[in-house]
Amino acid sequence: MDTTPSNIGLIGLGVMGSNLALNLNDHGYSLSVYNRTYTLTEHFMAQQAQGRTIQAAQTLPEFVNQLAQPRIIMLMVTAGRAVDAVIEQLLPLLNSNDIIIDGGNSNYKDTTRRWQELTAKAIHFVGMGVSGGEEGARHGPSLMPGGAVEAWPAIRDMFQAVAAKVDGVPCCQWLGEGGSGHYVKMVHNGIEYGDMQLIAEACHLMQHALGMDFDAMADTFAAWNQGKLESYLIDITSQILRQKDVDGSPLVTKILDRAGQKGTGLWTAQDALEHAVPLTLIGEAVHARMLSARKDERVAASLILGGLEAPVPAEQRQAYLDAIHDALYAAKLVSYAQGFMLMQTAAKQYGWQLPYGDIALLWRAGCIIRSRFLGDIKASFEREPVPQNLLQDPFFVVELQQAASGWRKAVALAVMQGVPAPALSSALAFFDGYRCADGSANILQAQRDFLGRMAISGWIVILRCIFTRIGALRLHSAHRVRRSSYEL
Ligand code: NBP
Repeated sequence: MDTTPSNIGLIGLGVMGSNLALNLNDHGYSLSVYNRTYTLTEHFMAQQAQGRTIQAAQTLPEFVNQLAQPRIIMLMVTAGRAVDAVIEQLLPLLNSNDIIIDGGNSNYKDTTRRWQELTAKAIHFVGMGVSGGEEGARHGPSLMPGGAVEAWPAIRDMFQAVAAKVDGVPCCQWLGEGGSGHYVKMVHNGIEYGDMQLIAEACHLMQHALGMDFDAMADTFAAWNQGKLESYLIDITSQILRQKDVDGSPLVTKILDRAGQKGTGLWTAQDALEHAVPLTLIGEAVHARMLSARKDERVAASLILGGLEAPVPAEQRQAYLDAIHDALYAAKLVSYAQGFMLMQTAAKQYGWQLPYGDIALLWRAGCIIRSRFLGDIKASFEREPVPQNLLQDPFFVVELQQAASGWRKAVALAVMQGVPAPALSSALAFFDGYRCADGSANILQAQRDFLGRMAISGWIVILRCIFTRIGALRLHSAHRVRRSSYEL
């Protein structure tokens, strides 16, 4: 039996853990693996790990003893209590300067707490966002590490080796202290929600407002993938639309229009509300999934309230298709600008120095939102001075101005035909609000002031009643004055 200390230990041999273990080993790193349920470890060792420099451990003490020191231990277990449970079991077995990396989809607030607790115990804790699913874990994920910077020199080469690469540049860079890695991963997931929703809305418009069949839609997405919209999601949408069921009908028509969610989009939207950042597009993407879940209610409502209008005449189709292309592109620009706005705001609050240009590069490969224009975002953050918001960057300004007329046309089409397009239209509303020097909030503020004055005057009447001892009847009418003033 090989007793050479392993370079890294991995806990959790589920979908992500087993694939990441193989990826690490492909790059020359020896591993020890541990899984709570040992039969899974046995299965992994007998199948995928055959003939590799991977050792199995049945217990955590055995696992920890197999590792080279200072130890590097990666957790790929379900986010939440499981992470705390594993850390608790590991702690008595570790020495100062050992490293624990949580590669799950942990909430950044949990990561910050764990980083603080473990720093106090001289353990270097890293929260690392891992994107790209099973395929990414196996052949090159996008990795977003943050936490104890002392750990970075020890883990950098290993994780940059296994990460996805673009022109030799690894999609793995240090992001900062505390929960910054998981924060960036959370925003990444939120942006993914937004991108997917925008594409779904474009499909819906093509199908219902333009009356296109699925092959024509697939051709359109394939063509769009050759231009500014080039991205993994546009590419797979083209492939999805072309797929046929065994009876020859488009496969998408057999899929229920009800989308689930694992929660990171919701976290992003909640976090934006907490940080007072108008992250409208991702918020709408989360709402759209929630509305999609009410399938039975929607079916009933369509019978009561009526459905969609008839598609526009075929001869208008191409002009509208061009408009939908521009709307999709412009709304995507807004979505990324909002995502970076959120990261910039959070970074200020938490004292992080997030490398924004590098973040754009981290997402160029190995993850679902990989796309051509992330290179343009990197270029924007390299400009001097860095614009206070991507929407004020010269590249964004030109692109948005060019797309604006088509964007409006596509949103107007959605409105007139009754096709829901909450992400495309909320992005446009945000854009118009953002570039509006004289907004409507003066009216809101005036209303607030008016209500406040009325409330104060109501209280003055009450106090007068009390001090002048006017009696119960008048006091009662003063109360009514106060209540009615609020109702204004
Ligand atoms: P799986 O569901 O495939 O595996 C979960 C692992 O967690 C198993 O090894 C399980 O052990 C272990 N575990 C649990 Br559950 N509770 C435990 C506990 N109390 N103590 C020790 N181990 C425990 O998950 P996965 O898809 O590999 O995801 C792992 C992490 O990566 C999650 O945080 C996930 O959100 C994240 N992630 C997943 C993807 C993806 O596409 N799947 C992508 C990116 C990130 P057992 O075998 O004994 O139950």
